[in-house]
Amino acid sequence: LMKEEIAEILVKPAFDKVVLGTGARAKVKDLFGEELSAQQVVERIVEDVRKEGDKAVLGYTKSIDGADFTADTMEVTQAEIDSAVEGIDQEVLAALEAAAANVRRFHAEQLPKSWFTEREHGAILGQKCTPLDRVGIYVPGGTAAYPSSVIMNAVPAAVAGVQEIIMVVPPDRAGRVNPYVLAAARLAGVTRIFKVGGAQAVAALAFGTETIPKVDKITGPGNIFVTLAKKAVYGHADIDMLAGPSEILIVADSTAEPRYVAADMLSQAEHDVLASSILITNSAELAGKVATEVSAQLAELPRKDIAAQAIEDNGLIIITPTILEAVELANLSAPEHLELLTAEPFKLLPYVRHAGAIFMGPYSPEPLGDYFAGPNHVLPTGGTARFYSVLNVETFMKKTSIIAYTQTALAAVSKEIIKLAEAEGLDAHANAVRLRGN
Ligand code: HSO
Ligand code: ZN
Repeated sequence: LMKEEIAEILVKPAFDKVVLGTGARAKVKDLFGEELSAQQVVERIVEDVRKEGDKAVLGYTKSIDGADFTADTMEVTQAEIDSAVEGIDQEVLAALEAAAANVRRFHAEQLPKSWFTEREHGAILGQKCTPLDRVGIYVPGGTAAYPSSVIMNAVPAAVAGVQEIIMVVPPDRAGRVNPYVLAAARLAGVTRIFKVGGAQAVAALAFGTETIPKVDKITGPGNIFVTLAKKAVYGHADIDMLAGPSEILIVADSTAEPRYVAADMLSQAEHDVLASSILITNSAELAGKVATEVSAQLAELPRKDIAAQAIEDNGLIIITPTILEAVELANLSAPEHLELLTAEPFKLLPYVRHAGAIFMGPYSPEPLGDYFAGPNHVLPTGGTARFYSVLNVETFMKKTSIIAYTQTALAAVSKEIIKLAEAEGLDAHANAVRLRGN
């Protein structure tokens, strides 16, 4: 293929062009009595929740998730969390605690410091960093109920100093939430948990309801309805990013172990039928071996139906003449996860410009980062690594500038300010400076 043709494959279309599958379309028709696009569904839900608060939230939770709550019962109680923590596999709990400790330690390094600097005549300038007061974290339910994601969202918020961390998570039909998710919430420092999901949860967090508090920022991945809802409420609350299906792109040379490459591609593929797994290599021999390995390992996976579909629809192996051209294509794709399985990954690092997270060498497989090493697994997808960063402590903070001049310092620059104000026709501005003398 020509480079342009490859680019067309690698650069993903905007996520809002997503067409709903037949199942989702039928459910929408059933719920709203007519065919609606995902965008239209989200607009309706957001409007309803904004207008009707709890009533709409409870109504949608019943009609979409099948769980019948009252305003009182949609919040998870301490007793519910206690029994979740007691009931789960204690080794998993210990592993979650260890993971949270690593995530805390890594994110503590990111904590920005407020600073001051001195200028002429005793003027002081500075920047003050403040955590947000209250944030909302969205945690998906169903087959994508990940306790690890609770940690990845809540721990950085806690490290930032956020006082109130409100979590929302869709319940199952019986009104229950995954106990591992609840246990993770407790150890990660979540303050309150509501059993609400989808666009209705995002709208409730953005506007507040009688029961669910309004937050300043909403983070965390979700399905297309959640993502479109985050886009719709942006400005009422801030959001972290617009996330789509998960991706891995592996750049490998002839030194890479085909079994590792295949395993890593499949680890991403098993997430979702929409997940994408791409290998770009300068070794035709490796490419062939990986293809064989993928089929062999796939056959053994419990989630082989999902992974096979993902590989079939979005799996790709590209062979380039050189390894640098492989990196060039990786930049075009701006993948969520980039693995560099080459002889000298650190030599390639300077050439990588767009990726959410980079995994270097044979002993840094993506699941190490998904669960444990410490860096965050909430990452930009769909080519948005061109402009979004990985979720981090500053996601939950904001900066305020500080200006403190002395009389002499102001006098020294008055003339220039007055000139600029007059040039803009803003006399009151000029006056505010002139009045202070000199
Ligand atoms: N690979 C996913 C994160 C995850 N993996 C959670 C396992 N659990 C998106 O970065
Ligand atoms: Zn994963």
